[in-house]
Amino acid sequence: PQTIYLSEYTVPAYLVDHVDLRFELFEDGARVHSTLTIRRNPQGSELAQPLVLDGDSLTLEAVHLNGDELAPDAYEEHDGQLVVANVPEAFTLGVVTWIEPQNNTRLEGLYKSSGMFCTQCEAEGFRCITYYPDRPDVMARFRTRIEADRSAYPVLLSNGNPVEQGALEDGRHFVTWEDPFPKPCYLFALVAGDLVEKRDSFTTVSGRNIDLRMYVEPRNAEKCDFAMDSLKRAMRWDEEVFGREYDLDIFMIVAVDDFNMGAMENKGLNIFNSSCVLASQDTATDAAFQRIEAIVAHEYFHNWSGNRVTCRDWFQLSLKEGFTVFRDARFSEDMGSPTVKRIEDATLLRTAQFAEDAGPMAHPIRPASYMEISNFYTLTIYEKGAEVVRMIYNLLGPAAFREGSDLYFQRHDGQAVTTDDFVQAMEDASGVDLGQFRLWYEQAGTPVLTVSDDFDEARGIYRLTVEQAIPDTPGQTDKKPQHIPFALGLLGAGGESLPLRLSADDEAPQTERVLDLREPTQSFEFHGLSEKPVPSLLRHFSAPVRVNYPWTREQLLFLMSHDPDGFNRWDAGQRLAVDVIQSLIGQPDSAEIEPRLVDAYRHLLNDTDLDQALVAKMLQLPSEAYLVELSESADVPAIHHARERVLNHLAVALRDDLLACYERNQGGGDYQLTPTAIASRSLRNTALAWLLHIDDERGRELANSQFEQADNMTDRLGALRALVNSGFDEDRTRALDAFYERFSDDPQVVELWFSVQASSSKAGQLPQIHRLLEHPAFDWKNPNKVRSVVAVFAGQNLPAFHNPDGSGYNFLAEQVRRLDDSNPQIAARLVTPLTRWRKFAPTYGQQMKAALEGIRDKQSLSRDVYEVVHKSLA
Ligand code: HT7
Ligand code: ZN
Repeated sequence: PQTIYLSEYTVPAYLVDHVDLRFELFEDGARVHSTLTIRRNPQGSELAQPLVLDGDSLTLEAVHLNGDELAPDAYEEHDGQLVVANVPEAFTLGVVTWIEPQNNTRLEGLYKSSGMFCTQCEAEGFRCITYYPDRPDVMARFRTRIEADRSAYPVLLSNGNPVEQGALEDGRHFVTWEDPFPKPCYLFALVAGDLVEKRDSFTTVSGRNIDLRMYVEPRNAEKCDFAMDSLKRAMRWDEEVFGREYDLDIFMIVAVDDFNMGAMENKGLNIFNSSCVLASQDTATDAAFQRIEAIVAHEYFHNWSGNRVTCRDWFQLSLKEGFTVFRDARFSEDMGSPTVKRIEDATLLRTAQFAEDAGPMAHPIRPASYMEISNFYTLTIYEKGAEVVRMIYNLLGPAAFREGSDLYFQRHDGQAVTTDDFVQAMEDASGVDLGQFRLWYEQAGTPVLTVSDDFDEARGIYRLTVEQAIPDTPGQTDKKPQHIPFALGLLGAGGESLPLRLSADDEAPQTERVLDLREPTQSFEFHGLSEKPVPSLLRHFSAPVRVNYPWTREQLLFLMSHDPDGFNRWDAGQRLAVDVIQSLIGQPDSAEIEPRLVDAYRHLLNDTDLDQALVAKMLQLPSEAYLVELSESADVPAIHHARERVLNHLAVALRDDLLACYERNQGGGDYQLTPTAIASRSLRNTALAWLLHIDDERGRELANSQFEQADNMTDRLGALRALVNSGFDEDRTRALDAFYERFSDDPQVVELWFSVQASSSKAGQLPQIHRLLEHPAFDWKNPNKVRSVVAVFAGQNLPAFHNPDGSGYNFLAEQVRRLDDSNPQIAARLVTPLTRWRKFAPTYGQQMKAALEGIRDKQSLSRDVYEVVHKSLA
């Protein structure tokens, strides 16, 4: 496959002003009539250029130029392109194509899901519908007429506002939609189905009334309220915090079961994976509710950051995704506990994005090249991209950042622009120099900060020296130092925050500062101190970097209970637990476990003064995936064993405290989604999990009764998970059967049922995984089902996946090969765990590599999988 380079970007030769689409939908296919109003791009070459349109899997039926049908020798159709050599300066081009949505298993373009027609056009799906210049810098106004059988497809939706509808012959009908805003074709959407409509409304800040509608299958009618309320919260928040008002008269959300990602921000018609929008107390966990709120907000926020101002090309993807993730993260912080949200984001980044940044697919947030753009919807583009925007936010301060954001939207409204245009607007509005900061967009890899310190007792000066190094990544070596905002505080022996005097005469010292790191090595002196302080570094995760500092366990214990920054309290606990677990890896079971760890966790378990949401987070031991990420040469069974030892040790020592914590958080009363109630459920389910981990009899009774009596999915699933991961085989089987029986007709809950088993080292060994794949509810065509078994097994059940006999790797390779033809996007994502083969001890790594080679050798590999596998083996 061909590599596409950012450096080769050229403006489009032709622009499309208007697109007129007519869809005739049938059971055996769809005919698409497209009429494009085209003109030569005045910014393009002076020389006449052929018109080149993109297409994929299309049957071309006719081409018209200015209304006249072209003879077949007037155009060429090859290599996924339609080329019309001789075209005037301005003209209309009519194209008729025949497509087969019912056979579209790739879920790109127009396809069928549970009997309804729907689309997914980002990034390059529109070319599977009709020939078109499928690139985001071609922005046009769309008018879309949909024709279909009225009884099977009473609801016909597209972008914008409905302008006409009526009856046709043979029981068919049509609706025409018009979108007044010019948009790239990746934002086009169509839905046709037998759906129920849920309506609500929102009055914007300027007093406009917006019609809000959700469309779902009838069985899901009762699962819409939470998403609708989330939408209204997001609309209000975007007005208040970013000054962004909604622009159309209607905003629609549709839920579909078969979807490659979470959701899609099509203009005025957001399409969601059912699992990211449908929820009820009985079927969705707290985590699912929070995810739904965040994703609904994310897609809505794209209306400005992505739709009104879009990307010039796909190298700029983080322009919309990084900025929008930053916006949705701040929204979630405002809706719940900001510290907990920050901890969750940092955990994802440190566990998975750092791994990506250190692996064979590492790329800057603005990549310089790609083979298949679908492979670049990554944690780097999204999450690291959001961290980069957050750093700009912190460097400018809230007021100047808002001015920068206003300027960006006003300056570029209706345009397709670059990440540099975004940074420029921020610079222009604030006067802050972001010159060196721009390297964050160009350089891949996670910067490593190595911090050392000394204390000059005689002069009362504490000196902190920070070295930054950015590791080599594929195609990039000898990187330049980046501008890193490094937030820190210093604590005195009594736990007090010390004044940070960067010079002896600093009259109004702060107790927290953000140091600007710009050099390979920098030293900072803090004056007027009477004792060597304990440093609290990279507070609230002020930059997406690794920090190495030789903390003693004493210091970490101290920070765990004294750091005023909640994030760093949590971080100190994680570092301590990592240190203890790492020290046990490869040691005999007789090796002593740090006794102070038990005291620290006991203190936490009984600390009812501290924010309980933070306590719940602090009680989670670092995951196996994070421990792997921190290893040089990971031996998963050894990591698993060491972590289990610590968990068992803590659970045994703290049994009574766990029971007390469980009792204290028994709940009662109505189910609420407040931060306090969520924290309480999290605490009781953690306590339960720990008790069942050591097969405690009282824990077993509690788990069984919680499972039977729970009035919500968080508690029911918490009990089920605890039982599944216990040694109580009969209880596990009984609970799993009862759960399935009760929820077998709810696909989202069945996905939970699959993933609880696939992630369990007790219930998810390979033979059991094979049984799940043969289960009647499993469906290879449904990405959620594939993810809930195959991806969960490979990504969350590390001891089973990394079975020393290599069977886990071969299993994954087999599933990738199987999916490669039917759904290459999903197949390519499934490869991820194998791409990390260099990270593992040789006996594992070599078998992972062999599994990758087995995928590489498959006949006719998709471009998606080809890119990931070949880059991983390079
Ligand atoms: N912007 C959306 C991206 C997306 C997507 C990309 C590739 C293949 C399928 C897809 N479905 C949605 C989602 C978002 O970030 O909001
Ligand atoms: Zn997005």
